[in-house]
Amino acid sequence: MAFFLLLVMLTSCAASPQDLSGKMFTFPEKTNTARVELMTPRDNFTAVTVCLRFFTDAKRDHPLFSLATPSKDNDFLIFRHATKDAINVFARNSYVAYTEHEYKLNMWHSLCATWDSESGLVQLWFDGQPSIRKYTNAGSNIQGRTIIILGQEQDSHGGGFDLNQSFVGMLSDVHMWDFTLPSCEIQKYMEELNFRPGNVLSWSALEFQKTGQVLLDNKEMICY
Ligand SMILES: *[C@@H]1O[C@H](CO)[C@@H](O)[C@H](O)[C@H]1NC(C)=O
Ligand SMILES: *[C@@H]1O[C@H](CO)[C@@H](O)[C@H](O)[C@H]1NC(C)=O
Ligand SMILES: [Ca+2]
Repeated sequence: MAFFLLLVMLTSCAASPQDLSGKMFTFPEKTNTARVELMTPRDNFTAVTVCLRFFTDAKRDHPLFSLATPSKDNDFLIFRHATKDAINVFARNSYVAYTEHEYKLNMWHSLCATWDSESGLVQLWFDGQPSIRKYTNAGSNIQGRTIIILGQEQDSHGGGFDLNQSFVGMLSDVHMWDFTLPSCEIQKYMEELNFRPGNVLSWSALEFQKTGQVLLDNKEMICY
């Protein structure tokens, strides 16, 4: 009986991929619980590209994308460091800070970040503009069971959330690739043209699990 119940629980939790095209997640309040976990069976990356769009009014620190493995809580993390007016991109717990971007509140931004384990270089794209490439960490893969979370910043594998580092606002169009996406493809993503969807996470076939106060609904449309 217990085994049967467990089976039922497991099957009801197993999310099947959903097409979220035209939709967004809204994180409406500052909490240390509300989050969306994005599922992937992949657990070994020599390179990463993550793209997403976000809208926030948070003047404090907040995460945009948090990927942890058992050995590194910031194995791939995109984090707004408000007091330094920076966007920090972490790979394998090391980070580079980008301060040359205008991080305006209350509007949509498009962001992509790439990292390659061979060169150790990170690059950030923000609203269509590429940054210079900076060195973080080379020579090892992002490896081990991957937990990817939107809305909270992991300080342990799947936990260690801090309400002062929660995301409040909207997130959309999240994609992840296991290679550094060529500039032309990133440019297409930025301009909302057709691009090659993520081969690790794709917004048009996303497996995810929502916890707490998070809404999934249509992104507002531009009216003509
Ligand atoms: C991860 O991939 C690398 C090749 O990039 C391979 O050498 C290594 O054995 C893999 N690790 C695991 C745990 O599969
Ligand atoms: C969050 O920030 C507020 C205001 O700065 C502070 O009073 C509170 O102690 C912080 N909470 C935690 C859990 O760090
Ligand atoms: Ca962390």
